[in-house]
This record gives sequence, C-alpha cells and structure tokens, in this order.
Amino acid sequence: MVTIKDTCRICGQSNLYDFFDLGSMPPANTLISQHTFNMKEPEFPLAVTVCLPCGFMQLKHVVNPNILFRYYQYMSSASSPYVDHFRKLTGLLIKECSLVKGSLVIDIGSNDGSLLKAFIKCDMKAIGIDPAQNLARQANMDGIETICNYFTPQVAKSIVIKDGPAKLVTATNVFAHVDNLKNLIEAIDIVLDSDGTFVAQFSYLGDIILSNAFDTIYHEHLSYFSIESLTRLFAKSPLELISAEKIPIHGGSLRILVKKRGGRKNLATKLSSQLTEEKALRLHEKETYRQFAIRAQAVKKKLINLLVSLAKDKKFVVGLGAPAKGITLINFAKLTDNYIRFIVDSTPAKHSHFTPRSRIPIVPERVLRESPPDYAVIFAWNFAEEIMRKTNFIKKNGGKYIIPIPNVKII
Ligand code: DWN
Repeated sequence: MVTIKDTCRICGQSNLYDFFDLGSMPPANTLISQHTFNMKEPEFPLAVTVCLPCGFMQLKHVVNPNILFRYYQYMSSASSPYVDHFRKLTGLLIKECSLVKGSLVIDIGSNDGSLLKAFIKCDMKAIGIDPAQNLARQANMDGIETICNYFTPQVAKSIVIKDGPAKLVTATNVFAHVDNLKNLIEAIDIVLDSDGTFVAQFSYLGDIILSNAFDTIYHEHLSYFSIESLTRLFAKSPLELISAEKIPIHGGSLRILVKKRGGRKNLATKLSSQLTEEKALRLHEKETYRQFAIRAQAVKKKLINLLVSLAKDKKFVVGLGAPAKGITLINFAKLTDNYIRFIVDSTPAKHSHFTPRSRIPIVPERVLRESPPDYAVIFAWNFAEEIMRKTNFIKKNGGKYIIPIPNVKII
C-alpha cells in the first residue's frame, strides 16, 4: 500500500533533510460516499523531505498509485478558469511548436479530456492516457480517444506502432505525481517525434515556499521541483530541458518545454536567466524549509482560532471548493462540520460525498443561494477571484470570505 522513499528521486543520495510532518492522513481526493460514511478509510503518513543539493522536495512515502488514481473524482472541466487556461495553452503550443492540422498530440494524465478537447477543436489528432477508469470511460464517450493506463514505455511503443510519433506530448499536473521519472522520461522519448516537444506543468517549489502553500502537500504530489532540480533530472536523460517558465495557475506553477537531444530546435533556451532568478529563493538552505514549516503551523493555528471563535459566536461558516488541497488543510487542522457546516463544489462527482476523515458534506452550488453563510472559507484559493465573482450574493447578504493561504485573511 505504501513504500518509504529515502533517497532523492533526482540524484539518488540519501542525506535528506526531514523538516515537516503533517501526520497520518487519508488520500485527499478519496471522498467518502453515504455508503462508506461509517467505514474507516485508510490513512497514510504525509511528510516531506528535501535534497538540499538538488533544491528538490519530495514526500517521504509513496502510496500505491492504484489507490490514488484508478478512480478519480477531480475533473478539470469543473473549474471554468482551468478550462479557459487550457484553451489559451492550446493556442500557445500550436504556435510555439509549429503544429499543423492532423499533428498527433498526446496528453499524459488526460483526466476528463478537457485539454485534448481544445486541441481537437484546432483539428489536431489527440490521444489521452489516464489510469482512472471513470474518467477514461467518460472521455471516450465524449469522443476523446483515451487509453486507460499509466504512461509506460510499453504504452508509448504501442502508440507509435498504431499512430506514429507525436509532435506534442503534454502533462499538466502529472509529472509531480509519478514515482519512476526515469521510466516516464523513457516513455516520452519513445513516443516523441524527432522534432517533437514535451510540455509539462506542475506546482513550482519556489511558489509553494513563498505562498505558504503547504496545503498542496498531499499523497498525489510526490515531487516538488525547483528549476535547478529539473536541470539535474534532464541532464541525465535523453531529453533536453529548453525552458522552465513560471506561470500563475494553481497558485504558481512551472511550465517546462523539453526536446529530444540532437533534434532540430527552434526554441531558444532561457534557462540561465531563470536559474539566476531562482537563486534568490535560497532553495538549497535548511533555513528556507524550517521557516516554511513554522509559517505553516502559524497559518493552521490562526485558522483554527478564527473558526473556533466563529463557532462560539454561532456564526454560519461554509467552505467554497473541495479541492485536494482544501481537504489536506481541513485534515491538517483537524476541522470537522462543527466548524465548516458544508462545502460547496462545482464538480458533480463530488456532490453527496463527504471529506475523508473530517466527514464534511460536499454539496452543489445551489445550496449556497438557499442558505447564504456569515463566512465562507475559500479552500480553492487559487480560483478565489472566480469563486467570489460567482458567489457575490454572500457579500450582499453581509457575509465575508476567509482566504486561508498564504495567510488567513478575511475580506
Ligand atoms: O495536481 C492536481 C491539481 C492541479 O488539481 C491534482 N492532484 C488534483 C487537483 O488538485 P485540487 O483539487 O487541489 O485542484 P483545484 O483545481 O484547485 O480544485 C478546485 C476545486 O474547486 C474543484 O473541486 C472544483 C472547485 N471549484 C468550485 O467549486 N467552484 C472550482 C471553481 C473554479 C469554482 O468556481
């Protein structure tokens, strides 16, 4: 069920700095149904460690991916700003990678096919790969060819035989979820055309540290990359890291562009300036991480104190968004429905479910209009603007928002 990872996933050394233990937790995206409400769900250790020379943070334990990903309730299409982000990303990559109509685009961890739908609208040939049976079934029903599996060298070879090599391979919030990166990079190298491009997006360690985003630490997120760590990872691989651009999505991410070594490159590498900028974050120093853990505990304490005082004053408090990060925060702070009456979420698959361990009910957005709250904690703080726009009736009713990250703020 769970294995210990006591060497750096990038360089293999075992002298790691253990600095933050969130305790034993249930997987954040494994929501509880009415049928399993009275059952005890599995919990696993959740702690992070750092390889200081690589500037790379990783979980100390690896939960069997079949527990996390074979049935998956998070759907990209439930967040309209994310769908919009995919539309813009599609246009950008078609231009940047000089794709022509019919070019093969493969999306690793394609979820419900939201990104590939945008490429299909631009006349690309698209293949998705996702291990979640519920998502792959739905995506195939929606006309997105989706292979229900993990992306392995074997799957890569079968795609090349059937469809030929890909001009573009994407992986949005997947690269950090994979334990065996060597295997993943080998599969990408197999499936990528000689002038093809691999583009991945994932949370950036620098932004996690700067924005106290400790709630993005959960079992799915095995790796937390700095740009330095990525240069080390790809230096030992058949692929070449061309750029690592900081983008705002999901509270601060990196978008990396990778090409085959020796292949034609029409993309200038911008890495040196990006690496220089990163030095200011001091990601190779223990103190950076020690302070991060202290700030995380302070945010947790401040949130608990606020919610306890609101409960004492009989205030009606709800949650907005039931993201994996929000469930991590709720369970790290040991919150229950004594403090958060219910959580509203735009994902139909999450409705009539409860948060793991804390058992807070997740309800459709319409419930909010029926009973506007005194306070609403925006757990999906990375979409706070959109969520406050959609729920502005809360303010009109005299209600207030609480944004927990980077610091507990009432607006
Ligand atoms: O890496 C991952 C990230 C990128 O996405 C995956 N491990 C799973 C998931 O993590 P997350 O659940 O923390 O991601 P989000 O995209 O921040 O989740 C947003 C949640 O908020 C979704 O459940 C949808 C919901 N939502 C909502 O209720 N109303 C979102 C919007 C925009 C809204 O208006």
